[in-house]
Amino acid sequence: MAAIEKEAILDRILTLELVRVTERAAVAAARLRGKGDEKAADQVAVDAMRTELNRLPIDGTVVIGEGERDEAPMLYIGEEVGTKKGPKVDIALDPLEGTTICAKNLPNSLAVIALAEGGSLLYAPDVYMDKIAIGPGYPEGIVDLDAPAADNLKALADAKGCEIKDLTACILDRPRHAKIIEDVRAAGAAIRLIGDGDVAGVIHTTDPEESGIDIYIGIGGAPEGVLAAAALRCIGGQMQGRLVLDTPEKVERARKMGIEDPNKNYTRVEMAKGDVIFAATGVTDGNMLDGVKFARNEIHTHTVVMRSSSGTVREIKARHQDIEKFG
Ligand code: VTB
Repeated sequence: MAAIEKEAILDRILTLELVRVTERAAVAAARLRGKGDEKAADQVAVDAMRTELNRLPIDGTVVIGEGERDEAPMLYIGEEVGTKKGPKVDIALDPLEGTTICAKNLPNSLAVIALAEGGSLLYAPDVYMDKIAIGPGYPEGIVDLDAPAADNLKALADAKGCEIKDLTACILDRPRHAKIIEDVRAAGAAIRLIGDGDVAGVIHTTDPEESGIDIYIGIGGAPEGVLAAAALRCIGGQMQGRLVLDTPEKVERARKMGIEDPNKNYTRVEMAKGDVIFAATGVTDGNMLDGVKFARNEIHTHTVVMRSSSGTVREIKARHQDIEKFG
């Protein structure tokens, strides 16, 4: 019992500590907004996030990161981070989610991180994931990854007490989604097509009044899926995801990572178990978060940080006067 209490207190402290990590990555990336150089923006965000992460009192392992050890020099999957003087935690991160939108200075690029008790985040290979998500407050199971779009939209409209035409689905603008887009339009719902950034796309379903988005549907990255599931663990909502393991090579890669059933439909809890903390700082302006502002002698950041055990969602608008520390 004492151990549980101790761990809970540590987690609580980490909630605010995590804000510095995404703030720093977001500021670094924001300096390269609109410059058309995705790689450079991503690299500075990675460097900044790693520096700050290594100051945290945790014994952390990156389980969702920048890639395999041989392809990513920093924040690779398996990299150990933190001071080691603290709890064992799993970390999922994306120092710059939406590199292309940052390079074009379009809405909703974020610096994102999720932290959970050791062994509780889905150790997913970097493949695609088929996803569906809706916000909190609806009966469990009203939408299903395997149901036709029209059925899901009808069920959601009924639960919301509106008509399908009053709903908006967020979908990544990709040729692979032509059929889903056609089906959603045929059912009568509106669509918000996004260029990138489906972590934000999923989170937007949790606040339709603010974001204008009721449901997220489609295929995006699996790492982004786990990050989004971690956010929904804290803020509420429903999500299902299935890894797209469409070649024997991918099935084998997943098997080596402990995934025995290649067709498994994961719920948000199966993707992110236990106590989870999630933080995101806006890089470019978005529906949920303002982007970084370089004001006169100050830098302004806007971060959301949330914790599953309490369900507390905090928004932190920070004014940083010590500009030097951001390099
Ligand atoms: C999405 C999007 C990400 O990857 O997950 C996407 O949200 C999926 O891959 O921002 P494709 O671009 O191949 O469709 C990202 O764009 C990040 O790379």
